[in-house]
Amino acid sequence: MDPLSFLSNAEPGALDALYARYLKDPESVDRSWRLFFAGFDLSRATFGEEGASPATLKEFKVLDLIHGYRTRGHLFTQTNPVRARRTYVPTLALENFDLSEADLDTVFQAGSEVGIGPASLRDIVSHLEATYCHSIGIEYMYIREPERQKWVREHIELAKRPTLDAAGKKHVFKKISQATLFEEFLQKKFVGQKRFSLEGGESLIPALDALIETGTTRGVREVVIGMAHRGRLSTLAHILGKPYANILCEFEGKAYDGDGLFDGDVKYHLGYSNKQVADTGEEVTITLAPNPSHLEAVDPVVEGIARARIDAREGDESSVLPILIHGDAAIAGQGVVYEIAQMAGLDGYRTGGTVHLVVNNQVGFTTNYLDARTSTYCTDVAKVTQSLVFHVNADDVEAVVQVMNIALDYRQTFHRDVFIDLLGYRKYGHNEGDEPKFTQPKLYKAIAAHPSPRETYLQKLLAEGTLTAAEAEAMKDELLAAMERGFDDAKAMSCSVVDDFLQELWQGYRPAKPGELATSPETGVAKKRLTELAIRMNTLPEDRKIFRKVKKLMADRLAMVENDQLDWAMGEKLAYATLLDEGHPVRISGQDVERGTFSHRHAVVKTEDSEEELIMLNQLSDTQARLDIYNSLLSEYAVSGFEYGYAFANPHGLTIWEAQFGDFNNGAQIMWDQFLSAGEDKWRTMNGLTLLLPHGYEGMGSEHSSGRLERFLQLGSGDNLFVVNCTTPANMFHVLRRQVHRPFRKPLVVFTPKKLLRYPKAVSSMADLSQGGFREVIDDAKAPASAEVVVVCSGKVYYDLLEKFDDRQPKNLAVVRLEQLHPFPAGALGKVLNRYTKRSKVVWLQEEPRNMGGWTFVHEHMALSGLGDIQYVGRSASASPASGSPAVHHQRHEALLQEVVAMAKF
Ligand SMILES: Cc1ncc(C[n+]2csc(CCOP(=O)(O)OP(=O)(O)O)c2C)c(N)n1
Ligand SMILES: [Mg+2]
Repeated sequence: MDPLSFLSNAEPGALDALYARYLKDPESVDRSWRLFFAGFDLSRATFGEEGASPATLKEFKVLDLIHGYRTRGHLFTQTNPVRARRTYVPTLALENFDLSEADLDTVFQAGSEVGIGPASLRDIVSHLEATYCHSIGIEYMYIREPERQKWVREHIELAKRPTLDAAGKKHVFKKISQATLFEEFLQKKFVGQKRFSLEGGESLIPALDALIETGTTRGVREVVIGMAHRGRLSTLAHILGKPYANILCEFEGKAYDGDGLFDGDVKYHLGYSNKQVADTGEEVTITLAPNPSHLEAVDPVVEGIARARIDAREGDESSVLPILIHGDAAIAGQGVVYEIAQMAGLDGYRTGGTVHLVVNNQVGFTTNYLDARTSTYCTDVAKVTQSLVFHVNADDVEAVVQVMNIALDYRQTFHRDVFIDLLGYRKYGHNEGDEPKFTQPKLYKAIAAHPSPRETYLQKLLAEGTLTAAEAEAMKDELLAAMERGFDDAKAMSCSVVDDFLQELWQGYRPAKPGELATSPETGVAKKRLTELAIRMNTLPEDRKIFRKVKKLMADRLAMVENDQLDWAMGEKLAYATLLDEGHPVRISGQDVERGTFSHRHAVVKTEDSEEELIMLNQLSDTQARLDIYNSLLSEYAVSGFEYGYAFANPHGLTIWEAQFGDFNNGAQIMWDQFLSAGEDKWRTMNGLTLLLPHGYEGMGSEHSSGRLERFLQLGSGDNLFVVNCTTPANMFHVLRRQVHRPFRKPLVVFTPKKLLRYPKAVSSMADLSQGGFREVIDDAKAPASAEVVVVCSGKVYYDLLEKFDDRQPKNLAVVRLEQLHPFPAGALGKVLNRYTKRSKVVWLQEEPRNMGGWTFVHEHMALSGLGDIQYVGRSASASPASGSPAVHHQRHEALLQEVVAMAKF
């Protein structure tokens, strides 16, 4: 009897009593017992008082055994090439199913269940062992959709697995040979240099090759890959077709081509895109995303790139294939993997199923897998989304290829994620200078004596006569000769080439020229068109039932057009409307962005009765581009990474990630540090991602006040990104438009207000939007040139200060707004300051604590640009960004404003 069955624990006397109670009144027993007894009655009615015949009962036991293999077979596979697996109980031994050796020759109908027809128990077990317990382990029984579960069963049980013909086997042997020989070649030529050898996991190369080759027969035209260090160079060479010479030149460590300012990155981080012709003759564009050392950080970026390409192909998920290659330690330990798993089925983020490949070498640096996770498998995150999982012995190259073909077929059929755990080992230490015997002495003794997967496969092919030793030798010579030629070419090259990534999509764009960021382009839009768009985006259809408050909001906005007083939402939404009207698609995602956290945006309006979604920004004209706006899952790291990826593959459009409150952006810190700020400098890539970070001190406590301006300013260097803090709807309008009205792309970080969303004075006119462009610095139009004190500030503290002036204009003081902080607009600010010829004091006013906000940055840049000294007015330095007490907030805020008021003469 199944030892886990609840019946095995039941006391027979108690059962009888329960049954008697059930017979009297079925409702008197628990529902589960009622169902059980109903089944019992049915069986007695069907099979008589004696129950089913022993033969029939045995059939059930065999079915139970089959079920056991399906659900638990993966625990007893031979998938580990170098060590024994952990033991799991109960096993699949016959006695655990109330069967025995004596039953082995009995023929059971249950054989039909696994596609072999009535068969002896011996044959059924042998079929089940071959299916579930050899080189391939399969986890799929938790999939709740019967259709998907049936598909998997049919593809693995019913002898329908794809097999290789002789030519196919030779091709696989060539790919594994390339992988093996390349590592040996590098080891010989560049002794001790870091390359993160793939040895022990060389099957990755035939695996990727099979995935892509088969993919092209199933409609795949673009492949987007994200991967870490392990095996990356081999993937670049043997999957993406990056010339050996270019890779080997990077080993030589030569300087990069260009102006010498470019920092570049280590060779196993660079991205690459290339068009390859598959054996089928189909062209396929393969892109490997550049990535930082931070493991798994590239995952959402790859998904974003893939989604942008799917959108560009009008939603055709079959034509674009995202592949993520993970390490076993990283996939188990990094939370961003969970975040992308949760994204996989969401409308705003789905990419038609990602193929996840784990190069599982059973170790992470020095850490044994037993210390690296609690879950049984490193891939267990897959179960969150009921994804199909394969575990495959990386030594069995044919099994690996077989699994890849099934995985691809599954992905193209269901557009769901699939995980392949490629179980191998790591021949050397973490890198080539590392000693693995310090930490895994026993394992590394076994590994030292273990033949390579190529050698194992070669012996198999020789034994079955698919290949002769001479053929194998000739192939080896040919492959090595190509590597030697690359080596010679690399020596002759004068510098390392950083090849453009996604170059086809970036045609027509160029990097910014020195000094080009000092001014902003004209981004105004003719008043007539602005008015038309403003009316359209705020006119709701008459025939829909819409919530009264929303109707009023839209009516108020129409009135703003009449009165020529546009509020924040109008400035922001008109930026989108005008860009869409000009053919630039706009994509916005983040938490609650459709309505807007502060209820200002209402980009998506729901009808009251049917909750139909109305996006008036998509009702502007027949020729407009599309606005895609999605409330995101509650993630910062993965969602911002996704949008960064989207912006990579969509330079023509405006891509925005908005934080709920700016304070939460640091959940995505790796994205800012490793991608947003440094991408261009490391990888020569451009990216126009725009961040909207609600920011401002309004007494809401330590996590609802600061978007951490200081952190983004610290990341600023040269022209790497824009950091702005706008105070007018017009400037918000222009800065968003500026993002796409330039021949280059730079990330833009916008600190957005809360209070100003409904602040009567934070309004702009149609003329402000139809003329000029973004203003880096806004002078105090009313201040006399004779002002002696010039207060420079940024953001909503400007209006807080004006409130303290009670509508009086100080005679001696000007308040200048620094709308752009980085790149520091030294020229524009200098010009404004120079208007105040009698100035004796320049003050920096901020609401953030002294160790935060713009202070240290502005202080330093005033000095660096020769603009003179500047004094500080603001909160004292503080560990926490803001007080949790509204009273303390108010007191501190008042104090800093009064410090300035005291300087003013009216
Ligand atoms: C987020 C992050 N933390 C730490 C590291 C340092 N690190 C580099 S490789 C490595 C081990 C990775 O193990 P695994 O994912 O199994 O890949 P393998 O090197 O075994 O192929 C660690 C911890 C890193 N690169 N990224
Ligand atoms: Mg590992």
